[in-house]
Amino acid sequence: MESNVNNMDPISDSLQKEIQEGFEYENTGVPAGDSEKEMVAIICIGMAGSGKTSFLQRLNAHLHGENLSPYIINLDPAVANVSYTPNIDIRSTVNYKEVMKQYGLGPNGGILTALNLFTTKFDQVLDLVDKKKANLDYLLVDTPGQIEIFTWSASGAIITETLAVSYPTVVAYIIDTPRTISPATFMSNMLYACSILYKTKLPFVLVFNKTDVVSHKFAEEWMTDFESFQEALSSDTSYMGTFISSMCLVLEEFYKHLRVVGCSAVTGQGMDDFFDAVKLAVQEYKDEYKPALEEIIAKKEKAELSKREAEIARLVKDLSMEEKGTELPLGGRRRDDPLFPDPDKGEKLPFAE
Ligand SMILES: Nc1nc2c(ncn2[C@@H]2O[C@H](COP(=O)(O)OP(=O)(O)O)[C@@H](O)[C@H]2O)c(=O)[nH]1
Ligand SMILES: [Mg+2]
Repeated sequence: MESNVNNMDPISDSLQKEIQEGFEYENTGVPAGDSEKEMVAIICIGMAGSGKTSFLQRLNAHLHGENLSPYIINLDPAVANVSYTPNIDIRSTVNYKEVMKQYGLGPNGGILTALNLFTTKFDQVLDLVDKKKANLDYLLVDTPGQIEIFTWSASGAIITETLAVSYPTVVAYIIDTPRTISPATFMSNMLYACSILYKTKLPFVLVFNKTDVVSHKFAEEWMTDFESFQEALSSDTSYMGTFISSMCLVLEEFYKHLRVVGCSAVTGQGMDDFFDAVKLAVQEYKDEYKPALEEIIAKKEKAELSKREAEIARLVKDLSMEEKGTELPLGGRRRDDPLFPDPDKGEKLPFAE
């Protein structure tokens, strides 16, 4: 689909048109459901090459195999091929290469701007999802290859928050297991995951992907047994080793809030474990995230109400002051004012003939 980037807004026209026409692909695989389902949103986040897109494809295949209905949104404008068919694809509404040309940007700036443009219309995208949600089990969201484009951008935050206020939402943090076997890379990946957890405050599932290449048992051990991580670190006697070992203590608290699963997007192993973890995460969303969110909304509404009450009180006070004062409401007339004589009494203006 062509996107028109020569207009002021490179996506609005095409997206508008597609929304009117229904720009979803045909194979949504959404069967007509008898009862309303509770749709759960899963946002896949992870470093470039960790396997987000492959994992999403595997989730899609697994869900179809279980007779469940996923709905997929691809938010990566730069991906060349995706192995699943997205229901909504950022690439069909905004062409990041054209955005690069038009705004004079490099690849990362182009991807970020494309995502920003798409985000301005995200409410319309959600309207589409909302219409279908009664027949959907999962909303799967694929994010741009470079992690920070989604996790450290305003648009990423807007999309995440918009989803989280509307549906039970879970973050699946995908990790490239074979590339985290060294304690230092493991620790930096965990710190990054930790920063995202604290930023989104959403329930988290850590997905150690590519377990067909390397088992994730070492990671599970490091996360549950402090001694074993220290042992792995013992070969590193540099100052980094000491730093990492103290960081490890800090992360102990973080690990308690996580669910860890090992998966392979290639072989499909670990899928049941993943969905079990998602179920627990959804429970956490309902028990913790949702009440906290409702509290924030209630506080905002209360603040708004008291602001309005204060305004009304001020208005009432102003009105009563006017009544007591010498000024009369519009159209009124002061009897003793020579500029407003009473013609019934034969009074005339002082300067009248
Ligand atoms: N062996 C193996 N390779 C994988 C797995 N998942 C993804 N890959 C490979 O990792 C590379 C990056 O995957 P991709 O899904 O594009 O990563 P993304 O950038 O996070 O979306 C590709 O070459 C995939 O074939 C897996 O479970 N096992
Ligand atoms: Mg990808």
